[in-house]
Amino acid sequence: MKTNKGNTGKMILVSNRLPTTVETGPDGPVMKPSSGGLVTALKPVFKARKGYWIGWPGEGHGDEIDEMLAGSNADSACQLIPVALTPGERKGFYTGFSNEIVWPLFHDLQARCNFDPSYWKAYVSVNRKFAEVTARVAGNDSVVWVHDYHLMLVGEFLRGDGVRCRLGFFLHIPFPPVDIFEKLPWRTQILRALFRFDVIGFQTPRDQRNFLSCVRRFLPDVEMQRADEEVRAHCNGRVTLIRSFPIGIDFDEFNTHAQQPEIAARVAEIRGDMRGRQVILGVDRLDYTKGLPERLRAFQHLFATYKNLRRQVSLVQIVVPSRENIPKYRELKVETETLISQINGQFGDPGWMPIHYIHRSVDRPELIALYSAADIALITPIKDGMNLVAKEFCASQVDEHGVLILSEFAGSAEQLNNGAVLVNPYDFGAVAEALHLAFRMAPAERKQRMRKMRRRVRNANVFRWCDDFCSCLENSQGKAAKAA
Ligand code: ADQ
Repeated sequence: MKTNKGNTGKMILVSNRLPTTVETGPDGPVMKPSSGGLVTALKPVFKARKGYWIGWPGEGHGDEIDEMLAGSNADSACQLIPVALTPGERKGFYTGFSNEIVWPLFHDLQARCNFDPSYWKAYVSVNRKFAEVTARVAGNDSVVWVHDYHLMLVGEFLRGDGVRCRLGFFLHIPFPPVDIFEKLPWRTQILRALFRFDVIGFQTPRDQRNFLSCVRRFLPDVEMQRADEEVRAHCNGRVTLIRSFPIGIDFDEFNTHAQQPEIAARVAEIRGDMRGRQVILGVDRLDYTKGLPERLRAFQHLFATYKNLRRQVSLVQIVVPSRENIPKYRELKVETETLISQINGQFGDPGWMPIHYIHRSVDRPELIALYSAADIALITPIKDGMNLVAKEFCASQVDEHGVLILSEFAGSAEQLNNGAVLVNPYDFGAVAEALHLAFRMAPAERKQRMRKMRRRVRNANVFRWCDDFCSCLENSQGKAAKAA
């Protein structure tokens, strides 16, 4: 593999998906924005910097994709570079290893894992493919930033092929405790491969701690030194910096949009449609880690316990379809929709629907209007790396009237504990209590809590996250040299 000496100093982002995905529609292939938190987070960062974004472009054939991407590359300082994958590779690498093994295991749900050895083979070969495409554009002064659990081996392949530039890795999902990580048959290979990066970033100090415990247990030869919040690890003659970098959002984008007259008009319309009832809002990808059935059971418990709240509140639950080719996700859709119809059937009447269910991606203006109109956001993942929805809600709450009920198992709880009502999502009774408390919360207290959270979301925004990670990566070789 040869590196490209001409592309010096450029930022190269590498992620499973590109920010736009090619899908086959009735009239042929079309380009659609990709969904999910990683793309939401990286898009504003990428716009602000020159460079390359390497990832899977979606369905379609080579020439078609190149042509479509050439169109979007023409009017941008940043270039999208596709890694084409066959359906078989996609199945073993993405559906299989990434989403039937790593995703459930890293969210502490080991019983949902399918440790099929053929998935590992596909994971290794697709990680190699990503590394090959990356090596073609990486120069000695490039900064390569690899994202997330799909690509944990890319650093190893890049180094193996002589790539010397700075390499960083950021994990968007949680890192599990040692008793759970040890179930992974390929645990040692993955940990060793991660040590080929110069910087490994996690969402929270808890994830960093879990990772360090796993290294102590499975790679006893790695020496570690703590310097404040950062740990320097010596492995095979290299130094890797390990730190937490809680990801943020583009606060100004949500805050500014929320003040525009069109959004204000839409907020008034939504409130009118809800006829003065308090609006409880849920926004999630349809994923079993987001705690949807648990949330719905808590909601059911609320109306059974507090009869006076019937007709006083409605839940607007927006769900974006996700990973629909995985059986567990299809089962979740059925379970969610069955529960919703049970609750609406049990408590609803002609003038009141307890739950309004929207199963599609909604556009940014509509999402911001919903965040602004909501009186309560109910965000109760059973485990989440960060959860950007909680932060987007705060950024859109320009009149500061909304209450955030947040799972204590979301990474964002570490930052938003200054204003959110924290709950254990498994405790239906406690979630129902929190809803009751939020419903009755006085405007002054709502304002005070929301103001504190907005300040934190504004300060720890996505640009700061990117600057923190990149300056750590850019300085990593100097620090490594000093430590050696
Ligand atoms: P996700 O698991 O995708 O991200 P999250 O952080 O909540 O979770 O981001 C979801 C994104 O999708 C948000 O930006 C939200 O606005 C958007 N979204 C959700 N439902 C939508 C809908 N119906 N219509 C339109 N948009 C919708 C992963 C990790 C998280 C981590 C992020 C970023 O699992 O823990 O916070 O990466 O690091």
